[in-house]
Amino acid sequence: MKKVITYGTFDLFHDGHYKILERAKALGDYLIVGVTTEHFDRQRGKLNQVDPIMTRIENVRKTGFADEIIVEDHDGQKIEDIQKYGIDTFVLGSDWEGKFDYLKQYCNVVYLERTPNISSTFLRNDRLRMLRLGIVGTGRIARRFLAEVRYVSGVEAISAYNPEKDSLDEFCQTFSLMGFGEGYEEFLDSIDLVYVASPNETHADYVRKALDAGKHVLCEKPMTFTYDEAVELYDLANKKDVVLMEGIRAAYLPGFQQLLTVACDGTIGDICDIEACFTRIGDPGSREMSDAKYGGAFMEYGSYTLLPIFKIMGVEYEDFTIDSILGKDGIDVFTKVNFRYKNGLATSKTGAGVKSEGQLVIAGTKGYIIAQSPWWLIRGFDVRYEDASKIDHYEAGFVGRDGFRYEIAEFLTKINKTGVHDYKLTAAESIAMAKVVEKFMEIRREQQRGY
Ligand code: C2G
Repeated sequence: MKKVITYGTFDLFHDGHYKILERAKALGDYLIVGVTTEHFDRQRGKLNQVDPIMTRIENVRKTGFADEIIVEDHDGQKIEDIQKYGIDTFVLGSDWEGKFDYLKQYCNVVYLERTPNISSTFLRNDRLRMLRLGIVGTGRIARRFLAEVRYVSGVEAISAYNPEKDSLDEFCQTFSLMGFGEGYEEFLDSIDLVYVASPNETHADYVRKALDAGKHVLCEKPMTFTYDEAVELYDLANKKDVVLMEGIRAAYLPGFQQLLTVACDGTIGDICDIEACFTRIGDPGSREMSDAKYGGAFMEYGSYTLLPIFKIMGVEYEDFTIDSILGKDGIDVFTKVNFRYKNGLATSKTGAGVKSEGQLVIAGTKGYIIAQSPWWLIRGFDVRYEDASKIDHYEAGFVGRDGFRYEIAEFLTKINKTGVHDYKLTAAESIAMAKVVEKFMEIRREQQRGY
């Protein structure tokens, strides 16, 4: 008898799940399905699971393909199961291609093509259903984002849009997505929510059209270049009753929430100053290092440095000034923005092609918080005092390499209205950032004229 095993969360059961069980069963005579526990999913960094384990097991059982259902609750169990049950073939979807090759020493390992377009008719019709995601842009950031989508329950990447056909085709093949090289409206028809990761200058138009079509939108920063446009887009989202979120990843990381708590709970006394610095010496040909109109230090990294300032000091500053040093192509290689508040000061420092200490320092009347580079991917921070021997260290790690899954999970939480979560990055904060971007662009244009 040929025994096959496969594993999964099987949350919000859909036809992608059904089809993989069907094909797995066809590979042998006896199919064992391992269903993950909530605890194990949390441990492996899968966020946002909806259905309880009994429901998920019941959904697998109802397909009729599983001869036996087991529970997966720890790392290393796959090897144990393969030996325990005398498994011939281990099966998983192609989104895991390569990841379980280490099991080849125990049995056959087969990755079956994942179902690219889970049909909406199969999906449950209640409020919490599997949501279909589309991606605009197929560059570096879209790739990193997609690699994390599978770690968030309740959402499936379905399609991608990019007028540049070669990039689109390669991307869609890699991730088993439907590709749209034209017909943005058709692309929008295929999905419930969209992630906009196209070049900066195209963000606002894609966002506007998606909102108009009633889609939820997560947009890479900077979403717009002007205050008015940011206000208009958030108004439109309100009118259409959909979620609009700016993708400033740092805002959604668990460690950043902890830092805000410590900053605001009196541990360091009254806050007097914030200094947030983000610099990178990148590839000279990259957009951030060469695009004098829409790239440069502040456009690329300013959203990160403004984030802790607006979160902690608020958006009601009295005034701000901007100073930049321009490089040979007219991009800003270094930009400082200084804010004056009624009772405090704050500085944002960004560099492209300049290196400085990329730290976040929050100074208070009792002590200060210091988060070292890369604080925008925060995994811990210190609180230090006048007495230099006293240091309180806070650990607040996250799972995964670049934190996208926390942003995606927040996006879904908002869409499903399962929490009052707007506080992580509010529309008002995002709009306030657009105002600084607008002023920055005005000043840089002036500077470039005299250049
Ligand atoms: N799947 C698929 N097509 C989809 C979505 C999912 O073929 N459109 C497959 C996945 O590749 C996986 C199975 O369905 O093989 C279950 O998917 P999930 O419930 O998302 O579980 P997953 O997180 O992939 O867990 O130990 C657990 C396993 O490692 C896999």
